[in-house]
Amino acid sequence: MEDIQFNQLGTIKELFIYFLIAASIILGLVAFFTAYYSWKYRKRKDDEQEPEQIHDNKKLEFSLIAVALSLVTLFFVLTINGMNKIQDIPEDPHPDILITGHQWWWEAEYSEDGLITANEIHVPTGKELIIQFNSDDVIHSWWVPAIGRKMDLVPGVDNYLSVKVEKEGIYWGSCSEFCGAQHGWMRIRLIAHSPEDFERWKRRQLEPKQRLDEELFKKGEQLFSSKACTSCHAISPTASIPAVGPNLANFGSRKYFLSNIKLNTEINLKAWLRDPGKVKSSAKMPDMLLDEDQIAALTHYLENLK
Ligand code: HEC
Ligand SMILES: [Cu+2]
Repeated sequence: MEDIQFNQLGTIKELFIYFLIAASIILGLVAFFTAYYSWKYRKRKDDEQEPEQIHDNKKLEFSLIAVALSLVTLFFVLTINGMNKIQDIPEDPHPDILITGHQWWWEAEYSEDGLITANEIHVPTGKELIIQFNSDDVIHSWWVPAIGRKMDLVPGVDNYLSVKVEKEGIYWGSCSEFCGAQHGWMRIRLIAHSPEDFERWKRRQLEPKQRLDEELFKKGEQLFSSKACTSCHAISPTASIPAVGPNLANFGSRKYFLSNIKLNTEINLKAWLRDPGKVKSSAKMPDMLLDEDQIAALTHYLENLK
């Protein structure tokens, strides 16, 4: 694979500069001739002679059409060329990560070991990654401006994007295709680690979670099944179903939740469990009608899954 496809931003920027130059020249010419002819054909005093009136000039008209056509052709070719460069995905792509859009959160599955996580998306640096996109409901669009171009998530269609993140750090992005009430808050948090740290993170996520030998933890665990949370949330890090809501296997290890709009703190989680609609209006999680003791137990349980 050539490296060029990973330089999507460079390709897009180059194309933008060409368009900008051409558009500036045309704007300059139009502005100049508008001003010049307004002056030349300005209103005269009665005794002054009018400049010569021109009615048609086939040569000039045809050359203008030729210039316009060649510009359109040139930019058509440049655009197609740029599109090819940034969309050079192999015939039979083996995606490293599968990202699924949901109203209103992101799901990520790592194909190598089946690890599934939500909202906070971890990647290794220096590696050419192929990401596959799909949607569970409506069209969403992935965009993390600092690391590459946009890609739509369309139900029933697999789209691919190749990215290579050079620098470790945290990159923010958001959904860029209107997808309903909470579209504006469908934030992406991409965390790029060194390859070693990434492997460490993955191993940690896949480890069976330690069960605390505590009343409250056990009560939370038991409520998680008896309150039917399991009908929407998987609690094993490799379970893809049910994916109505985010996989909660490693919930306590995430810094943010609810597509990265809320810090993952005890207070915020309790508020969410008390009344989801109040924290994120229209959210697809119903009010589970929990009492304060149940909320405390579930919170303790989920925050200790890390
Ligand atoms: C009908 C399906 C459904 C049920 C039942 C349900 N949830 Fe949810 N839950 C969701 C959806 C959908 C979201 C994602 C909301 C969003 O971000 O827009 C969610 C989000 C969450 C989150 C935040 C996860 C994250 O990373 O953002 C937690 C924690 C959570 N639910 C806990 C629970 C608990 C505990 C129960 C049981 C008492 C429960 N849920 C029952 C659908 C459900
Ligand atoms: Cu969206």
